[in-house]
Amino acid sequence: MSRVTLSRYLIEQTRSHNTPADLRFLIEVVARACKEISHAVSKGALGGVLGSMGTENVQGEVQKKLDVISNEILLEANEWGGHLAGMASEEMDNAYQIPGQYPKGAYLLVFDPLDGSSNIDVNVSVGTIFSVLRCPDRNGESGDLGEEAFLQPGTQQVAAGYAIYGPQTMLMLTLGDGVMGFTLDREMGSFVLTHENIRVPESTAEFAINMSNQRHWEAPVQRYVSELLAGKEGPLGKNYNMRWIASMVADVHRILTRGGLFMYPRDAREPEKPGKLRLMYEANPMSMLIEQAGGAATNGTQRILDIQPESLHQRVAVFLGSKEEVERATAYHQG
Ligand code: AHM
Ligand code: MG
Repeated sequence: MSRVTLSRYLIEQTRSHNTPADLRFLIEVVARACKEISHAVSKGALGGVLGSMGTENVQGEVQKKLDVISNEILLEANEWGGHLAGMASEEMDNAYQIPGQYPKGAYLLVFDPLDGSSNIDVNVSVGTIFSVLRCPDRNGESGDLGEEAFLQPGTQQVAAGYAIYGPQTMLMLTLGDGVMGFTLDREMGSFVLTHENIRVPESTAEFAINMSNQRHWEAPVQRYVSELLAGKEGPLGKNYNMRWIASMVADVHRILTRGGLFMYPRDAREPEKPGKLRLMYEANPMSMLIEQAGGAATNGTQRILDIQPESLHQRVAVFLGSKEEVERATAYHQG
């Protein structure tokens, strides 16, 4: 059987679905950057890449060396190719401007360069999450690209995906027509299509939430999780299993593989912030992947992809995965 590489898949998409050539190029470049990040991550202590930088990002979180390295790899790979009008990242306060000497393109790339960074030093899976938007028409304006250009609801994403750096490095991708999974063949250096048209089972008996925050949750989440924990004897009449990896990529990857429900609700620790996770480069791309695989994603009250973002680093509560449980958790928020 001939192997379908990411490049071949993208060329076939260009032919059959009119995927623009510059979008194909963009995805290829992101994938190449992810290979480089995978390589840096895998070196661990031997590469001197573990530990912190001693700096904080815009969210006040301590930056790990690999957060910064991964961010730089993505910026450098993508800035010169002429396919982007700008970039934004978890690790940068403001929109990144394409340097003046390079041509500009039609797309915007938004990413979390290394998600789950609390897991880097303990050798647990981490990943890169990315989202691609079209740059709105700037009416001939040539100055710096402002944050407003990026503030588009997730329904406007033209592509989304993540790379997971685990026992295998994989790239999960959607161009809005299903979800494809590619595994990195390290000898060949290419991503090979190994998981076609991934589907999330509608029902599940597995959930993921950081239980240590229980006392801070709002009433609907308290009720829902207590029913999950009550198992067969409780109102839901079935036993549930729990997993929490603390890398969203790894938790979402498990859900795309065998179903499940992922929750990071808003809580009373920082009442002014609606949750921990970020809308533009965590929740939106993951929600597009999950919906494209037949699952659902809400913030408890509305579909995540319909939310109109108000700022680049906006937070959002997340309930995503198998449809039946996302719908149940969402219904509990309705009263
Ligand atoms: P990060 O982008 O700084 O790595 O934070 C996001 C991560 C997610 O990957 C994960 O789901 C969550 O934070 C874990 O949070 P907690 O440490 O509260 O369990
Ligand atoms: Mg993250």
